[in-house]
Amino acid sequence: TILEFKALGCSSRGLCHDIFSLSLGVVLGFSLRSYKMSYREVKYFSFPGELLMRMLQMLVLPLIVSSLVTGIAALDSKASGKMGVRAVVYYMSTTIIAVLIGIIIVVIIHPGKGTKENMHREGKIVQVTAADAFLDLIRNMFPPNLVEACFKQFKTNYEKRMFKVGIPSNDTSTVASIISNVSEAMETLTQLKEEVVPVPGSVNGVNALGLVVFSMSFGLVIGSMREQGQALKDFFDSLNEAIMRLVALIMWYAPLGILFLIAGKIVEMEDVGVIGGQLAMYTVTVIIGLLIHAVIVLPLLYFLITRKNPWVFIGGLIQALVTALGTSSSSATLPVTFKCLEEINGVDKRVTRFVLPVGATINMDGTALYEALAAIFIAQVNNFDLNFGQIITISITATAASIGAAGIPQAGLVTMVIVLTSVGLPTDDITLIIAVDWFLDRLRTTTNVLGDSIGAGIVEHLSQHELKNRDAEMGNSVIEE
Ligand code: DAS
Repeated sequence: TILEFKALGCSSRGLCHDIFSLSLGVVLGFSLRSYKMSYREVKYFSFPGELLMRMLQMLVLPLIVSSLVTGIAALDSKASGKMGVRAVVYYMSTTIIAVLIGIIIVVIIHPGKGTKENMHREGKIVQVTAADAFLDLIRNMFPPNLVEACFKQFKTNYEKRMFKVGIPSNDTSTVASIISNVSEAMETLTQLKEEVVPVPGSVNGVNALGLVVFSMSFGLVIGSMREQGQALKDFFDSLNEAIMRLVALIMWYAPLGILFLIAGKIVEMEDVGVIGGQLAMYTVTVIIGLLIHAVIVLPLLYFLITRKNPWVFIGGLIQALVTALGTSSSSATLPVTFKCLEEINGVDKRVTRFVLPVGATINMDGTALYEALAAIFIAQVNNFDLNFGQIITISITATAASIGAAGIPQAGLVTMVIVLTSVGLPTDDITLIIAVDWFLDRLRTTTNVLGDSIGAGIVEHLSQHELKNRDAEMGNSVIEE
């Protein structure tokens, strides 16, 4: 295995650079916490990390379009049909397994003690109905104007939004304190207003779900156009190649970016001390659930299907997993996931280009596990006994909500509104878990990226036959020419 690790090259760049920058970021962050930085200093300190996020996000949309169009056009409709079915079966089954793990683990550990009074509230959630969210999900699959959806900040269809309102100081003894509470809350509101709330399927304010649906249909069509579609195929092929070369350049900067992303977040996070017993137990429960899925279920599934060593495969993904941990965005990590799978793990490009953009948008095992677990935790702190039917409802809506969640930071928190509303739980109680969400989001994003990558490895293994046939056909056509 050591030789395999060496062969994969992950011992050269991925393991040392990214693990080193991650650990240095943690050390730097905690050592700087003692020197209380001002809001502005934190902003400047986090800038190198924000730069990496923006560079990766800049590539996500052209990467989704170019890889999906070339990936699907490179296959005949029969092969892409079969590969698509395998990918969807994998996505659904791993997401359902993740939801079940989340439900079982939160019921066994039971972190909610039925008293939410002593829990620290942070922020305020405005009611959004499950119907709104579901309709949005469907609506977002067909953006009215693709160009507009691509370049205009994608406006949510919700009338209301989820936002974190700074907690006024509660002291209402004097008129002055009331005025300062209100002005503080208004200031926070305006600060957050211009942020695009992650609506189902959107990535950096753009409707990725709509782009995925468009790119898949476009790829299928030009794939069926044969010679007539050749010019477009070549165009998107070279566009994809150009994007991947840009990713290679960005990867040289990534270790520095990861370092400041992690350190900046640690410097600005709330005092860990305020996290009460229930919230700490909840955090441990989520971590255990995600570990079971990421360290046991997914590697076991990979081994059972491909009979290959899953740890060698996962070793090649280190750079993508560290990037997911640093950015807490599976879409921003997508360019790195492509590189790790294609160049280190050697997965066929016709598979990665097809399954990765779809997976990064709709396959989120970590998020599904988290939303089911968090919904039941909120029921526990409300002394709300869920019956079997409600547990089933939570499983279904957590799966749907994870499909709708965008691959951007804290998207899973927004779509959790669907899960809570579906069983009549107070959505306002999401504010009980916001304090630890920035950390848990990183872990569930890493699980999401791992799930997408293992999926690519499994779909490639199951599609050997079609890929070989395609090679033979292409080979014959070259000989004929
Ligand atoms: N941060 C999301 C992602 O990028 C996951 C989530 O919010 O649940 O996958």
